[in-house]
Amino acid sequence: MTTERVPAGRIADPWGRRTPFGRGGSWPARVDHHLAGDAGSNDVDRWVQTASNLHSNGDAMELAVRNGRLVGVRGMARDRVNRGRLDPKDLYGWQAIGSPDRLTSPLIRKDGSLREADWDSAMTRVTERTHALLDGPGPSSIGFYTSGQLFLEEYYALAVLARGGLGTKHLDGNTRLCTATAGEALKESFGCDGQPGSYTDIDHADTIALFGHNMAETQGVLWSRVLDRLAGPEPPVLLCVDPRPGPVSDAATVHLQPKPGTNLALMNGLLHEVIANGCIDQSYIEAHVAGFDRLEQQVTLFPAEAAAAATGVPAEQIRTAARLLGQAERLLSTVLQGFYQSHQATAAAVQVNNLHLIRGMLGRPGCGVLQMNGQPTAQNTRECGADGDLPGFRNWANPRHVEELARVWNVPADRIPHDGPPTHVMQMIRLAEEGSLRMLWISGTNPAVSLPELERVRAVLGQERLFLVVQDLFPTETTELADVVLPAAGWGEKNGTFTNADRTVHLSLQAVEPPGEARPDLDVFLDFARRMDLRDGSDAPLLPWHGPEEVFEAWKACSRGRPCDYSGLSYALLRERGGIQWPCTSGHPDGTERLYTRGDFRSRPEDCETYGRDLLTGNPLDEEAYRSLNPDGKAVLRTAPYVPPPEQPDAEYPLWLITGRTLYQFHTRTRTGRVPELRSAAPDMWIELSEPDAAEAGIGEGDLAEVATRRGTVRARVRITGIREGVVFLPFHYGYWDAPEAAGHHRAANELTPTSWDPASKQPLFKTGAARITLVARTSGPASAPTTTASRPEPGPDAKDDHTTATGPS
Ligand SMILES: Nc1nc2c(c(=O)[nH]1)N[C@H]1C(S)=C(S)[C@@H](COP(=O)(O)OP(=O)(O)OC[C@H]3O[C@@H](n4cnc5c(=O)[nH]c(N)nc54)[C@H](O)[C@@H]3O)O[C@H]1N2
Ligand SMILES: Nc1nc2c(c(=O)[nH]1)N[C@H]1C(S)=C(S)[C@@H](COP(=O)(O)OP(=O)(O)OC[C@H]3O[C@@H](n4cnc5c(=O)[nH]c(N)nc54)[C@H](O)[C@@H]3O)O[C@H]1N2
Ligand SMILES: [Mo]
Repeated sequence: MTTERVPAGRIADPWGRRTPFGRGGSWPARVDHHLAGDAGSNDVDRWVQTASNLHSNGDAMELAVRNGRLVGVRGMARDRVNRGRLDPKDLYGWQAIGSPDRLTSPLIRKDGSLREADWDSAMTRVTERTHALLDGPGPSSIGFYTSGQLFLEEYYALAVLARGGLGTKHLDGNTRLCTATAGEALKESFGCDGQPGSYTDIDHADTIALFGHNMAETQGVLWSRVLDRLAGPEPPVLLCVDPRPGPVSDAATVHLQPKPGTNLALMNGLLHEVIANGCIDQSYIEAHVAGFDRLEQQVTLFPAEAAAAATGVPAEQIRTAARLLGQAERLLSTVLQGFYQSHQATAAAVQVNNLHLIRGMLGRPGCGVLQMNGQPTAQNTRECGADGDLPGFRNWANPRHVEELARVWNVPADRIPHDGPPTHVMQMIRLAEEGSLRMLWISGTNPAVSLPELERVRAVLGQERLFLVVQDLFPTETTELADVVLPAAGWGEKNGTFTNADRTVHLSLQAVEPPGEARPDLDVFLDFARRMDLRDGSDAPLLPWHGPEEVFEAWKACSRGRPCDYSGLSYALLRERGGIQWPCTSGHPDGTERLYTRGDFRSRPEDCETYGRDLLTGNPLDEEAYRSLNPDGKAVLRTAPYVPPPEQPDAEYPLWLITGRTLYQFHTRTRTGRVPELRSAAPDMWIELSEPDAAEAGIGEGDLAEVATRRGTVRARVRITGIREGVVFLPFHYGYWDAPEAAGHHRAANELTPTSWDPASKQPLFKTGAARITLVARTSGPASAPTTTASRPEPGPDAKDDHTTATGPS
């Protein structure tokens, strides 16, 4: 094991030094750490266990505490996920906690402005309004919109409170914007949510395919694992599917750059070639898979030439990629927002599952699908039923599942709303716009920057008739619109658990006191339940718990026997052993590395989490339809006809607009924007444009330009990159809290995105739309976009030596 001291150097060198290893070997440990100023390890009073919370990788780490304050972090070598490594956001991001502008007391709107108040007044305001609405229009006038960044215990308490207590079905998470498609794709193919694969599949794979996943920037430590395989003996070959070049495509053998929103056509083309080449596992299909004929028929329309015509990827490249996928003996695929934030998101994402199913590549080392998560605790939002689903991956359309849940909660089954599909957040915004939703309680998300079509979102959230409660760490663009603001304690300030993208559960412990009167979200939810006097069927308190560990024990009981079974876990075990993968039971006390190792899917009609949906229209299938698709509980090859994106470039808006991330910032930057190293690595909004498109518009590197769509406009400086011609990319991180000069609303990418979603998963389309760009003013010098990442200037990798710093000179 080696130890690496990492000062600001890791901004310029995001993945650190290589520790190569060969196929089937074990990933060497490398402990990364960063301590503030000139502090050394001897200056640390104690180290407190947690895992990173600025992505879904679940990198195990410890927080360094000195004199009651955080002074640094180090990775944990023992942990299966990261073997000690940390990425730049992990190394520097913790500093945001100590930021001087945290919310420290509740705020109540009075005469138009937010004023400081005590907790009792704020909670009284909330409960009075809740009572009035329950007595008037009833529970469906109340909605909750939560996060992928709280802890498991907090989501479970919220789900019990909303579904079993108040009886509203309007409860969703920002996971809707994030991993709703991951969940839906897993359910459609395997009958149930839950990643089949494991991060250790990277260690064994001979082929790794990344579908719309910029892993180098968004799961930096996982990417280090890939880089270490590439640097070792028997390296894997890589396939990258992304319209932008970047660190992933640099490392790839094949890079496909489809037109945005054409993923389904591309996947159909790849599957067509794989089947035509005879690269299928007939005996696996016969034993474990339903629907092969349907799939074969769907892809007949997509020989390589047809797929090329639809996607703009040359047919020869499609054939090459298909050979690579068809010849793999151990194939690992990952899928993320390039697929999930499009109009046929679920239909495209399930084709990756289909590829693995027809090739029999599941449940063995090196053979896995990671329908990735994004946020650190998104998996828990889904498991606990704080998004659209019922807790424990239970099927709302199966009366026996609802009854079972009612028994766990000791409430009458008819109190748990289950008369139709759960409400997704875009629907809640619509209900609030129409006036039937009268109270919305937002926790741990910043929709005034992260939802599409911001002008509309601001208007809806800012309405007088909507009572808006916002619970956050910081003042945000959303707290500004609130009637009541509740100051939350965050990561490092409270205890809880959370689960990463490969089902690894970590314990996260309190290291420091929250500032002022800030309280853990769990305390707030439990306080609300007590004040509302929510009771179960025996007239006992419905949420009788006093702290996170008691809630965790209750969750274990709720999850017992379900696919996400936590019953063998405990705080003590997680403290002692670090990350453990669910299901973890008395029969599998060490957790479970891979699911479906014997083709044993959780898809029997009695057991499955959903009866599925028509992937083209999104209409739910009923039990009968599901039984006819999948009578014996196999995996199902789901299909849908390809349709082109709803909004396409035309004469007025000739470019494709896509949006996404950079390595150095997290979402709306409430945290990373307050950290000096990260802030200066990517200080301001930019626009990525190809050289030919820039020439056409008369725009040069660094010039100020305006991007317009049918929804709005954004102004920023232009970075000329190797992005696919005809495509413009904007990072979505930059809102208004630190940019008063942009208060005219011309900065956030979501000013431009449409109110539109994938019919099956209801995930919004952040990556398809039509735009135009015009020059506003010439400026000198390059844009301040990072140069170590996909936003590096053209001509890209060969010019690396000229751009060794993270940001260009400004
Ligand atoms: N640094 C950093 N890391 C993060 C986060 C962060 O904010 N910052 N957020 C976390 C979260 S919540 C999430 S969800 C993940 C997201 O992680 P990713 O999905 O990797 O990130 P994105 O940048 O949103 O999108 C990935 C890529 O999709 C490509 N793309 C756009 N349109 C298309 C298309 O039509 N087809 C294909 N094939 N590709 C397309 C984009 O060019 C982009 O490079 O990252 C997590 N990690
Ligand atoms: N155009 C475009 N839009 C996108 C995307 C895109 O790629 N393009 N990606 C989408 C995706 S994948 C995601 S995940 C969303 C993210 O969108 P958001 O969830 O809106 O982004 P964040 O900035 O992470 O907001 C989280 C908020 O929770 C607060 N917070 C953090 N920890 C805690 C806690 O413990 N308790 C409480 N109460 N608050 C806490 C933070 O301060 C912050 O204000 O954006 C989506 N929007
Ligand atoms: Mo996300």
